[in-house]
Amino acid sequence: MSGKECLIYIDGEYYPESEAKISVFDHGFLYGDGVFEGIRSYNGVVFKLKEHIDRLYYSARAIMLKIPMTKEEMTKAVLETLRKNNLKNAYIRLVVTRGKGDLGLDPRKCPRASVIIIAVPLLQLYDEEKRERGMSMIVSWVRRDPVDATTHEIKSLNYLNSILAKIEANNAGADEAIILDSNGFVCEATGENIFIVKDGKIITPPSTSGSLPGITAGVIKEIAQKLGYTVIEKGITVAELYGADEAFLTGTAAEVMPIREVNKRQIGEGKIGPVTRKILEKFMEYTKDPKNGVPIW
Ligand code: PXG
Repeated sequence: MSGKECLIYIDGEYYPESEAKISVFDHGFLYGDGVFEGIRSYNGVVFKLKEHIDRLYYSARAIMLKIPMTKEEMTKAVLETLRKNNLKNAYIRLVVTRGKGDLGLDPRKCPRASVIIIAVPLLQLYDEEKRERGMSMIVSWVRRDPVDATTHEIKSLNYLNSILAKIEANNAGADEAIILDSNGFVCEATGENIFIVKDGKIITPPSTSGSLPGITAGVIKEIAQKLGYTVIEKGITVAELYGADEAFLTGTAAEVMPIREVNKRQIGEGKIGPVTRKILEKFMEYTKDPKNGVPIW
C-alpha cells in the first residue's frame, strides 16, 4: 500500500493492515478449509455483487460451512469496507474460513467461521498491451480436480491445483496455463474461464468439466447471444483449441483477455480477433452500467 494502510474487516471489526491477523489454528490456514470470492468495483459500483455473494454461500453450503451472517449483512459489510477505505475502483477479497480449531482436521472442532473482507485499490493485474497482443499459454500436466473430488465448482481456499499449473506456466515463460479436465478436455485457466471462436460460433466447456461457473463467463455468454452469436457448451479438445479462429479468457481480474498462442501454436491471427474485440468492448460497456452492480454510496 502506498502510505496509508487499508482497513480490513475481520469478524465485525476493522483493523489496519499491519494488525489484521487470524489465528495459526484457523483451519483456513492449516487445511485450506474455507471459501472465497474475488470481486471488483468499477467507478463506485460493485460489479455483480449479488452473484458473488450467492456463489460464496453456494460454495459454503457445499462444504457445510455455516457463514455466521446473512447475505444481507454480508453485502452491507462489503459496502462498508469499501466506504471505510474510500475506494471506488477496488479489488475485494471476501474470505470465509472454517475458523479456529485444534490441529486435527475435523471441522467439528471449529465452532465459528471467520469472515474476512479485504479491499484494495485495483492493481494492474494484466498489462494492457496483452489486451491487444494476447496471452501466451501452455497446457499444463496438472489436471483439474474432477467433479467428484475437490471440484473447482466450489470456490474453496484450496488452490494448489491452479498454483501448480501457474508454476508450470511461469517456468515455461508463458503468461498462463490451460488446465484440462479429468477426461482430457479443455477446462479453464488457473483463475479464468476459457472460450473459443470457430466459424462464428462461440464455444466454452460445459459445467461438467469441473471449472468454476465464472460470473464473468455468465455475462460473456449473455453478451455474445445479444450480439447474435450462437453459444455452445461442449467438450473442447486441445486440437480444437489449436485450430480455433480465436480464443479468450474471462474472469473478474482478466475481464476479457485474448489468447495468441497455445504450446507455441499460433491461434488465429496471433492477436486479438474481431469477435473477441467486439465482446471485450461490450463487456467494458456492461461494467460501466450501474444497474449491473450495487452502488457503494
Ligand atoms: N476459474 C477459476 C478457477 C477462478 O478462480 C474464474 C474461473 C473466473 O470467475 P469469475 O467469477 O471471476 O468470472 C476464477 C476466478 C486472482 C483472482 O486474484 C482470481 C479469480 C477472480 C479474481 C481474482 O487471481 N478467479
